[in-house]
Amino acid sequence: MLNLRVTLYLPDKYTKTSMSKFNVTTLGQFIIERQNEIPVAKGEFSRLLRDIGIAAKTISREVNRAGLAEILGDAGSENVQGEDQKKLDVIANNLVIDCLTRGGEVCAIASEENDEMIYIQSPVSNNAKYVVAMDPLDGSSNIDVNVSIGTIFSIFQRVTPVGSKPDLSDFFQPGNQMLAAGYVIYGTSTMLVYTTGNGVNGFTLDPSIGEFCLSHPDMKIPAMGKTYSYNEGNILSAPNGVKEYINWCQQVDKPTNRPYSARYIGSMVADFHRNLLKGGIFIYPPTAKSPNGKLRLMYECNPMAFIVEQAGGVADTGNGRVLDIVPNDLHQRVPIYMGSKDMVGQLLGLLHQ
Ligand code: P6P
Repeated sequence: MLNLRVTLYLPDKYTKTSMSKFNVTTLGQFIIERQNEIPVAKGEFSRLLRDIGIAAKTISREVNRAGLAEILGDAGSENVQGEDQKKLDVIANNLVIDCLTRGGEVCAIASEENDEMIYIQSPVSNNAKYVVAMDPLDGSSNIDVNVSIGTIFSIFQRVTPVGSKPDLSDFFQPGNQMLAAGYVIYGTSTMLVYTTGNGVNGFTLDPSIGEFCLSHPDMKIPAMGKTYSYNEGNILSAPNGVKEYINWCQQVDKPTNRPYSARYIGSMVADFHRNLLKGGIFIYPPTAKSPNGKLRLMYECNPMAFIVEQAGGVADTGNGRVLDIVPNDLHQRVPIYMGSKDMVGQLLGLLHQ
């Protein structure tokens, strides 16, 4: 019998195309590839990042079906900030707590939605090494009007002895001690962006395979941008340096021969993400209503400051680097000026003159 062997040589463009279709790096693969970046980490840290990814996918599902599942609207309760909790705030908070509890790598959580620190007591978390500070769903006022919202998290190694009961000292570490920080943006697509101190990488959720896939490797924020994110309704009570900077942004005598554009969504994760990709500055200074600024240090400013610095940007309170502040309250607020380094530098110059 004739034994015929046919070898088909396809031009690269076909094989690469066919290969690239499946040649994605998932978040799980990426975490494993990079796990030696965290000196203290063995597999626990990788598993903790995996657990956060699972929570993010679950929240994304809830956010995307909110209008249909009658989970929009107010939960009828207030959080520690005195803000009305949305049903999705509570759902997202519970989802993250459940995922991290079952994952067993976290001994305590600080959440925007909880007055006190949450002590994770379970047989699998007795030897947990990490604590997590989080805003489970930032930008809640935008939920019911279908505008992008986000989840923000930061991870510290506990300072109390492993096996003992964690306490607030595990959280009152300066942001420069953070092991990792990240956010999830629930927008036109769901993206998870995080850093472990070795650059910033972005992953887009592919719902067809239920995986976050590396889509934005080694993210860097441009040194300059053409947009500023600031709630100009607060301009009358703004520091003079902010007033001068906003006024400068609105002048046309720039290389672009046009004023900068104001881009303010009211969802810090969405404003931050756009500025990270395109360049820009996010400004939340002291206001008459919030004399220390509105954004919370532990689970909004610190994580974003870590990310923006790792991407080549700057995050400052006007009195120094955000990441150098030693917290003294889980929910303390700080002013924040963060984004493209040349834009923040110019604003800080005006604040300090
Ligand atoms: P304002 C959302 O409530 C949030 O914490 C951030 O996501 C957002 O940037 C800011 O508050 C908006 O605050 O006072 O401008 O509505």
